[in-house]
Amino acid sequence: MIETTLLMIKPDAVQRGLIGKIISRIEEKGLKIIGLKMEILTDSTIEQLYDIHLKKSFFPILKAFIMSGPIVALAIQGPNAVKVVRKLCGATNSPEAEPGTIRGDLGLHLTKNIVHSSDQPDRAKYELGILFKENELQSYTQINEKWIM
Ligand code: FUP
Repeated sequence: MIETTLLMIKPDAVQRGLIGKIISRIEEKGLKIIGLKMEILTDSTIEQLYDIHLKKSFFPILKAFIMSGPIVALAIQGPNAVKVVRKLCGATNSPEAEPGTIRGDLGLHLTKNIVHSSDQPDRAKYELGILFKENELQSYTQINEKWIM
């Protein structure tokens, strides 16, 4: 099933110069990038994105971190993209993430954990809707698709 999911490269990874490395992993896997932007998220965007965590004790720390600098948002498409991108990211808590995953290879922290990705197809739709307008997502065929899908 072809799905579209959100990957957000968090401010720690942007500051550490890891944007290219992370995007390369997505491209090398064979997934297609159909949307891409850099921005500093506002209060209200972060509250929408992390609505399920609003009441959690760690939310203020998480929000301050996400607002601390620009993020890069990617809309990523491919077979089972939601699950595949989650697997590429690795476990939420970076020290527990397996080597070979983005967090397992690049991170050591729970909050500063490099990336966010949607955990379910309906969440992906919701989160993409927060960060991208319809006309910011591109529909195109990649020349290498027939060798990948
Ligand atoms: P994930 O599904 O991987 O995005 O992880 P969660 O929904 O469990 O958590 C959302 C974000 O909150 C994670 F990126 C890490 C952060 N977090 C903390 O900073 N402190 C905590 O105690 C738990 C999560």
